[in-house]
Amino acid sequence: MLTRIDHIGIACFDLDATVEFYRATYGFEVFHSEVNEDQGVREAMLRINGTDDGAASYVQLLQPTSDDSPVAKWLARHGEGVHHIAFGTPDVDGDAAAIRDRGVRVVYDTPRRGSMGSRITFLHPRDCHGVLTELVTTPGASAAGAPPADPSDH
Ligand code: CMX
Ligand code: CO
Repeated sequence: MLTRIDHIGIACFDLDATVEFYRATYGFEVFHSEVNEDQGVREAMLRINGTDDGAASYVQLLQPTSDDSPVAKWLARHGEGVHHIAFGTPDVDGDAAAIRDRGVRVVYDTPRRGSMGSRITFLHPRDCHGVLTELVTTPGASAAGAPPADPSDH
């Protein structure tokens, strides 16, 4: 039940400079920022568009907060660039269990806390053709989809 792209995660050395690039080049503003010590990141979410289930799609800019974090390790090896893709789902627990049953390694036993109170887990990149893949359940997003903004349009 993966219903949308929730975000593209981009690793950077300098979050403020990267935020400024996205603002000056594309006009994207910071929708939300936080430090997630569990993930070892300082992050900024740039909201790109709304989606059918009432949630949204973002660019997630990530700067590591410690040298042994996944993003720091990845930056040391590859430099800046796309770090992961995240799919939105109304049921991260159910989808992670189903995907695990298909033989893909799920990194966490139970989902953890992600941006803006979401619940997240990751699929191992070696089992996903080289792509670190995140699953996200956003509080409030529905499986059925959000009602249209203006019902008279339909
Ligand atoms: N994309 C593609 N491949 C990746 C990768 C990435 N982002 N990160 C690691 N890999 C690959 C490495 O290239 C390596 O492959 P090879 O052995 O074939 O060379 C393999 O995975 C192991 O790499 P590693 O550097 O030794 O990393 P670890 O095994 O210690 O950890 C992983 C890998 C996926 C378990 C770890 O990165 C992880 O737990 N990631 C999930 C958490 C995370 O990334 N948090 C930051 C984002 C937070 C957020 O989105 O909110
Ligand atoms: Co992410």
